[in-house]
Amino acid sequence: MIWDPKHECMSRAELEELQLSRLQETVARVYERVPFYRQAMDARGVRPTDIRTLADVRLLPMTTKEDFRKNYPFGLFAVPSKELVRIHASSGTTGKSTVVGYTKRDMETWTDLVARMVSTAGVTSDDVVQVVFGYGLFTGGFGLHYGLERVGATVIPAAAGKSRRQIMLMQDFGTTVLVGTPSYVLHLAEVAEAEGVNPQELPVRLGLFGGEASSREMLQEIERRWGILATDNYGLSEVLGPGISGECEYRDGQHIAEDNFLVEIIDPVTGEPCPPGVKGEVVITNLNKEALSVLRYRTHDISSINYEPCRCGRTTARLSKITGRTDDMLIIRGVNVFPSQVESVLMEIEGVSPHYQLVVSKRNYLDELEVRVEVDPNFFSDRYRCLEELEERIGDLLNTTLQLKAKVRLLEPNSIERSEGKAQRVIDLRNK
Ligand code: DLL
Repeated sequence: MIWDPKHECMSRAELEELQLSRLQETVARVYERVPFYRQAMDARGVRPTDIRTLADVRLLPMTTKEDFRKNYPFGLFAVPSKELVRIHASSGTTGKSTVVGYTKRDMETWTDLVARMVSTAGVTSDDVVQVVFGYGLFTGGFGLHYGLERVGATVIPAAAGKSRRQIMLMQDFGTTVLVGTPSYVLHLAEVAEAEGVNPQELPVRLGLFGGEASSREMLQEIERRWGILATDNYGLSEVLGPGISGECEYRDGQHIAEDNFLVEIIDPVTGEPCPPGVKGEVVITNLNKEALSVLRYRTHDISSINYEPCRCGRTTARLSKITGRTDDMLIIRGVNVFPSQVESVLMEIEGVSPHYQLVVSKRNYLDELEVRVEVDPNFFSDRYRCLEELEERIGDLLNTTLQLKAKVRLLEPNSIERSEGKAQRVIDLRNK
């Protein structure tokens, strides 16, 4: 079902007109209310009235995570804190976390955008939806929750964790949709199997995944294990949380809520715009928010944009699957590699499980990569020759497909710690 046909099926001319007027309002608003933006625009000699076309967005300053840190906690907000009805924050591995806030109107908008996104994925008022994202400062749990309620689905706010109980809830409440990170939902399949429950026999029919990068192959593995359809959904707290883009039933890119976000794809080094279809860094400007509107937020996420209307009837532009971030690219002896590329290779090999970690270290000033991957329990045996052969096969395939020389280490099933939220795939020991 198309939740908001007016905004999801607009002609490009109409949409761009709306985007421009919202961009002009947003820029005027932050210039007036947020000292950080006023200073950054003054430093570039740009006034709000200089924004006459959508392309003029390029005159505006960019915003980074560092700017959030420097203005911790509320320095980028455009309203007094009294007007906030919700605060979220990202955990932030280094330094202070990133704090974001919402007014009453922002909560309305967010709820509606998530309702739009879950409808795009195929959720209806007949569904029973188990949300296994963390509820708390992370935007995943609460973000999905209210939008799901708005479409009239029955929401089970199970939150992440207590995995055996999750399986019981699915059985007893008749869960039809799972919403969570791909790594955790994959883990739940293992937990079900260990309990003697075949995930394919549960009533779950659809999965909405997001919050972390995953390869297409990983989502396919989840589909196979659960016997469900998997859709990918993207968002980030600095801009909103979940609700920025999501896949429809054709799963040919994620529909962007373009009436709310102006998305640019830029070359991360030169800052020049990338043409449609060419991958670059996603940069997003808010068009319809009160408490916190970011101008040209550098997400570090890598994707490309497609402006062709989709077979589903929506005319909104689509983002290609986000398989990595500019800052999670590893450079191993000159070879650039994203964890998701290694994931794709591993998923093609029979005998290994989708649980893996990349350990980067330095020896004699040279970077070394060890790919640790668990052996599939059905394959695991003490026939060492067989395991050695498997290690060799994986090493060869990484070498031929990614030109990556890595040491492969097979691990026993269940030896890599399972995450309930975002999986940690890379352990970088180089500067320790
Ligand atoms: O992860 C918001 C979210 C929650 C989106 C639930 C979808 C579902 P943050 O914690 O701020 O917000 O993390 C944002 O996670 O910049 C990406 O690097 C990554 N990410 C989120 N969704 C996807 C996705 C939420 N579908 C950061 N594919 C982003 C790839 C994703 N990466």
